[in-house]
Amino acid sequence: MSEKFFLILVFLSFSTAIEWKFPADFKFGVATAAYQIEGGWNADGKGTSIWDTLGHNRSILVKDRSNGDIACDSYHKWEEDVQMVKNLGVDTYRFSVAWTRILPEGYATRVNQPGVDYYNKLINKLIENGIEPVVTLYHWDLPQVFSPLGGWTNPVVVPHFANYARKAFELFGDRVKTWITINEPRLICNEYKGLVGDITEDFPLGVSEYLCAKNVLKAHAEAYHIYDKEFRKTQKGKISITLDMTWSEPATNNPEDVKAAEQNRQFDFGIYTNPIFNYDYPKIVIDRVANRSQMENFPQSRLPQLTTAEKLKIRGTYDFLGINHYITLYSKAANEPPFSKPSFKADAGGERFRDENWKGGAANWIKLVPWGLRNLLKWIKVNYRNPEIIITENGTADDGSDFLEDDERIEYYREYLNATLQAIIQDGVNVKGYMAWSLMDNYEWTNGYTLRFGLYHVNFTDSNRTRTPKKSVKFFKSLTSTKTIP
Ligand code: GBH
Repeated sequence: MSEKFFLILVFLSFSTAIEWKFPADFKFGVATAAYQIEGGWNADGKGTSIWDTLGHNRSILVKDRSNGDIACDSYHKWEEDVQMVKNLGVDTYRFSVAWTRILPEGYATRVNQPGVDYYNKLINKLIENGIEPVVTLYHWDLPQVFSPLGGWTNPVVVPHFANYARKAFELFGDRVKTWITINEPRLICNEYKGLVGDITEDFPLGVSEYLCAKNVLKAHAEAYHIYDKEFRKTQKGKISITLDMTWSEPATNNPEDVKAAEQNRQFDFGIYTNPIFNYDYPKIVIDRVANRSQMENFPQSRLPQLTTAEKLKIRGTYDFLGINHYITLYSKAANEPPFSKPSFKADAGGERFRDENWKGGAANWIKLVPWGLRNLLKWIKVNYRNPEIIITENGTADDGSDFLEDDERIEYYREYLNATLQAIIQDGVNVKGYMAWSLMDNYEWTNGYTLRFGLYHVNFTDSNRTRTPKKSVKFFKSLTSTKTIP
């Protein structure tokens, strides 16, 4: 028997033996965020966040002019939420702590006990029901006090975030064993410009995004080191960051397009992953911003460099990588954008687009491209030495019209779970968990209540905020009980 033939036989017998099943230690979960579900925006001494302010004073920026004052009213309905999580049979529940609920002034000068009680009750009830809490410290609800200072573009936020993180570890770390410092820095810095809603005509675009990124990285690293030095030994948990990771696929095999796609990845998330998983900003980011700055007559790069001490402090601040994945975009090489106005987008370059044939849902930015997730996972494995990965968000939206028959959501989950399984089994990527966004319909930021990401439907016109399981709940229960994709 030839060697080749023998190998094929071995492969065939293995491949039939391999079960298309998630590993026994793989954890399923569902995710939410404080401002999107809690309501109780000023209940029991909670302080004001930038999203409270946006919802009250600048709701013109929100599609349906709504706000999160009540949202899903989870501040009062948390026990029902826990039962819904339990009903799904998941291992984990990812939620976020509202900074101003426990530190109303934003500073660690005064703890608001009722806010602490709320999270204690929630955490204890989850554990009582065999559900592991996964806690995000910062899911965009910056204390309002920092907004006039420029929010995340001002380094003053860094020590205050660190103080808040320390408080959270002190208060909840005896029971919370998985921490996420900051959710989606790219959204914070590029879409919301570090502060939400206060953006005027002369806002320093092309400069502010980089200031913000640097401060977010430093804040994350501070929190990581505080956990490492002061809590890890006794609390024995894990801590990292969650990034939104769009997959950029080259439009063609042309080397110029391949380069454009890689450049887009480095500007989208490499700006965060490279300092954390390797060292310093990606070279392509450093070089391009320096060159374009020079062409624009700046005496120095618009990208503030990291000092050696900062680089060393940021490097290695991960115990896993949290990824929120929703979309794939094609990248194509394009002419160098004009040097008329400093711009992050121009720095990133390339032309990005979606394939018109991709199947879409109610959110026009989300299409069904499961192979993008698989490519992304492989890319992370190759570039960052196969780190542990937790998919902390993945999902799609409906517009509520056919609300309980959410077959499209089931298809989306089925396909993306299958891509995850391919990455684990066929590509050897170290994915340890998958969390669906979201447990229930909620306040979808500037899309208000017009997009629904929930496994459970929420009736926002009913003062009870009645929750009803959609068809996808059944799908998810079967997934968690069999560890196979239904
Ligand atoms: C995640 O961010 C967030 O972590 C989560 O809070 C959010 O609910 C979830 O995804 C779903 O969006 O309508 O064309 O103007 C993703 C950030 C913010 C990306 C809104 C798309 C709207 C694009 N998303 N943005 S558009």
